[in-house]
Amino acid sequence: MVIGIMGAMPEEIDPILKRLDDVQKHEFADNVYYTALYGSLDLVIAYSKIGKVFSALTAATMIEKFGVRKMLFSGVAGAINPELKIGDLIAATKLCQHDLDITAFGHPYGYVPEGKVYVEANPRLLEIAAVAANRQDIRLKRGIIATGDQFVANAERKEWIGNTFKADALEMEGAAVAVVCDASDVPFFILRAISDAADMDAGFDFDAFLHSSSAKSAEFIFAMLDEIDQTQ
Ligand code: 3QA
Repeated sequence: MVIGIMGAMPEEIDPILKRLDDVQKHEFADNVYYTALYGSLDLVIAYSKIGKVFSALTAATMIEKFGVRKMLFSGVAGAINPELKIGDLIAATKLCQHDLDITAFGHPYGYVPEGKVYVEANPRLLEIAAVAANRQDIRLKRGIIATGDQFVANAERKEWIGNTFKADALEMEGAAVAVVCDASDVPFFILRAISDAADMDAGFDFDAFLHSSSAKSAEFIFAMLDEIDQTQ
């Protein structure tokens, strides 16, 4: 079973690569992909670069070129739901694109013909995550994640995204990965640790917590890999 592990930024995948031995490096389509073994699992790991286009390219490459059959995303996010504090983990139940807008034609925000506003995450991977969280006594929340090509550092924009999509957190890649995986029937799991609250302090908080929150997300990915390895 080949499992893909994606981040958007180097900081998001470095803590994963650090824990693996005999990592091989491959270059394809202007990006670097790392392969390694973890227990009985074949891993392909990459950071895509920031945003929906780069992350869609990386997800599609992992599936088509590297034979990925399960996709895990590890990274950080801005909180919308005030119950989410810096360092908290959230697993996406479903994802949407908050910057997709053809409302001029009477369609809802986040919708284009033949697409859907929300792409649902895989219930089995969410269940595996819940079991892994329980076993290791880690608090893992679930919620809706909104994705767009914007670093949100504005309370008004954040509230709008929260109200329009009932979103709990926001970031810049998850829904793109979800769309690609959904189209190819590859189960996916989008995990984020909160780095900021997408408000006027977001830039400052992001810089301060990128490393620690990325590490928390990466650590949980290993708890999940252990669970997947055992249940296979
Ligand atoms: C931000 C990263 C992008 O991959 C999305 C982090 C955390 N807080 C967010 C927020 N709004 C949107 N997304 C997020 N990730 C890229 S900009 C910083 C780049 O620094 C999630 C995320 N509030 C590079 C140094 O110049």
